[in-house]
Amino acid sequence: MKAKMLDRREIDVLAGRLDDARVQVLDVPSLADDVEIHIDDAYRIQDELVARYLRRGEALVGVKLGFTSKAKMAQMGVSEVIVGRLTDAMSVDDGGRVELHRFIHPKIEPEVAYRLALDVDLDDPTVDVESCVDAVAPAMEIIDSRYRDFRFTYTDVVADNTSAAAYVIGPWQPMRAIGDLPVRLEAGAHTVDGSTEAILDDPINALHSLLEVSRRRRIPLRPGDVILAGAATAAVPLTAGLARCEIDGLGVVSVEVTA
Ligand code: 0L1
Ligand code: MG
Repeated sequence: MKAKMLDRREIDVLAGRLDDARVQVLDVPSLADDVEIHIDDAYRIQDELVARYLRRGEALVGVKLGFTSKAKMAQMGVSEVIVGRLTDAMSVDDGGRVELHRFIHPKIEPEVAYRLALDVDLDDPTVDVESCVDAVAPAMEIIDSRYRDFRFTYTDVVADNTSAAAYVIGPWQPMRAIGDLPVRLEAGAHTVDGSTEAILDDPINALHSLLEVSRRRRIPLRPGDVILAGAATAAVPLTAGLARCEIDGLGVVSVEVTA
């Protein structure tokens, strides 16, 4: 069945539900329990949700990709990555501290981050997105779905700004090829090993996928923006203690998680 397109008021109501969940640190049921949402409307809800963050004083600092592993795409029955927005309020310093009470049921995952040095002209069909990037770094993302028990549909998670909650970036290095580098995430009692290859076979492919989605959804890619390319392993629950990610040959990033 084809989803009916939502009107402005319906978009506002659904974005408000997700915004309240984030502010109150209280989960909500899947939006899909009430209404069938078209993917175009899911991005419109995300736009309105992020506009609410900005009206409260947050500033956009970048974007993130989700569903960048074959396993996750297969699980969700999709073949396209999803894109969410990062704000300054989500940034945590490398070696700094983050408090668990900010989140509903957070998980953490190891990522590769890129930094844009130049504006990416979404209307230029010949634009070379790789040449717009000047730096790469190890990173960790804290995801915190606003949906009860992390139970969501593809359109739910897009509407919920792809579960974006916080992120930490390690030391930037000049842009270089990443390909297949071993990754280890240690977070509380969890240790997970993986590879950067899990990110679309090579994290560089995340830049090309991002460009496609950004063109279609009119998501600006501006100088200075951070790009979280996707998870190199499955996410693990975030618990108190040290969370540390090492990407061989790229570096280490860590954060102290407090109750
Ligand atoms: O990879 C990610 O950043 C997660 C995207 C959203 C799906 C989830 O919350 O598991
Ligand atoms: Mg992620």
